[in-house]
Amino acid sequence: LNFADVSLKVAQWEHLDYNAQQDLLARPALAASDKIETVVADVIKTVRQSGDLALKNYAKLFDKTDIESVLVPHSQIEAAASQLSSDFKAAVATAKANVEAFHRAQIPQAVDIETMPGVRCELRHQAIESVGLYVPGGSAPLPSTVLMLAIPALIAGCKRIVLSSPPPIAAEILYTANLCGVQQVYAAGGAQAIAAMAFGTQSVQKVDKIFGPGNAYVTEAKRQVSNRYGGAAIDMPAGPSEVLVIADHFANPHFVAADLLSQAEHGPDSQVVLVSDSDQLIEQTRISLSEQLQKLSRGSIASQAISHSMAIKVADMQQAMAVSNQYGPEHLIIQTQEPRSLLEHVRDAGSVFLGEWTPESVGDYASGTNHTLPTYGYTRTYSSLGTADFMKRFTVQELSEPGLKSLRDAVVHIANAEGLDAHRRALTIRLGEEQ
Ligand code: HSO
Ligand code: ZN
Repeated sequence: LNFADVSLKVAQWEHLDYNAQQDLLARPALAASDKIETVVADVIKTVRQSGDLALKNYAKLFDKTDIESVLVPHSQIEAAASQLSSDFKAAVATAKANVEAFHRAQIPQAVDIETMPGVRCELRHQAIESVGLYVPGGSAPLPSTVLMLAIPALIAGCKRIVLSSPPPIAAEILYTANLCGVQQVYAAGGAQAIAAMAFGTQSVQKVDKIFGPGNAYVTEAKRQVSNRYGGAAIDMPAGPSEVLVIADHFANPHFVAADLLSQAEHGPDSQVVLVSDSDQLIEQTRISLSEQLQKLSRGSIASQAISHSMAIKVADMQQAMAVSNQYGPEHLIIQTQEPRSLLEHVRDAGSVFLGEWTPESVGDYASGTNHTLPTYGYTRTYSSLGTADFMKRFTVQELSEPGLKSLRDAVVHIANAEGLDAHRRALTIRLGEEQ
């Protein structure tokens, strides 16, 4: 492999008009979705009709694996531990403790107030009863994703936590699932796994909500099952993974390049963006990218991602923040002299990494934050995954007689305005005004 010449597109923000700026930051269109939509609809239909048999056939067809049963036997899950190093297990233990601490601290607060004397209003939370976690297989099986999905589910108090992953399932995934309280593991991947968890099969009991990342087929399947009555809710829409790094001339270009590459190695469609007010930092980062690419086992994947990525030269840090907010990155890394001073200007980002000692990898694995984040500009309205996503909230009210009297006028006049007599009468009959 020779990546000697990394061509990093450099754009001068101020030389572009508004439309050109928008074009520059636009995500590439997601792959041919009409075909994917039809294929996925067909897979969902087949799984609903044929259940386990369909899952077994798809495992053979797509995963080139013969599975005896969809449900992974407990003996196989238990056996995973003996195949793994003590270094790996210790690493998972550290990550688990931190993810637990951060997600336990997020358990939502109940609200219990009197809006008026005698009018008590409450907000309470309950766990979603049954959740399905999807963990992709493919070129890099990600046990960290098991941590990020299972731990908040456990902390939220979900009664049933199941996981599906394409066979053969890596020992790392089985081990981590077992450690994090996952009760059943299914050997199913792709759209068929999503269909099975949304609607159930002989071996798979239907879940209420499906979480986790996946390829275009998985994403489309989640969209389709969430739109169907009797299907399942989903965590968030998803697109390819992305990072935006804001760096000034104080930043270390080798660190900046390493961070860009850590996202680029996820896949050829990963998006990486560098925003800087320093021509020198941009050029040094480009050189470092070429050097470091040579050292990566997934260098060819990373270089494909880098080839359609870019650097944007801005006038100052204020403009850098404006660019970042317009893009709305999944991950935002700020390597500047005073990174925390920019934090209050962050509007749209999934997870923020402050300062030179905070690579994205720490959030991907072990600092405690969740690595399940909105991508593709969904940061404008969606949040990073947290404990509350495994719960729902409901409200309670309880009034005393004086409380009801003090609301009498408000309810009666609005009910009259709406022409809803029975609404009014539910009060007046209690207060002895009407029979
Ligand atoms: N950066 C990925 C998460 C991940 N990285 C898992 C390594 N393993 C998407 O946020
Ligand atoms: Zn990552």
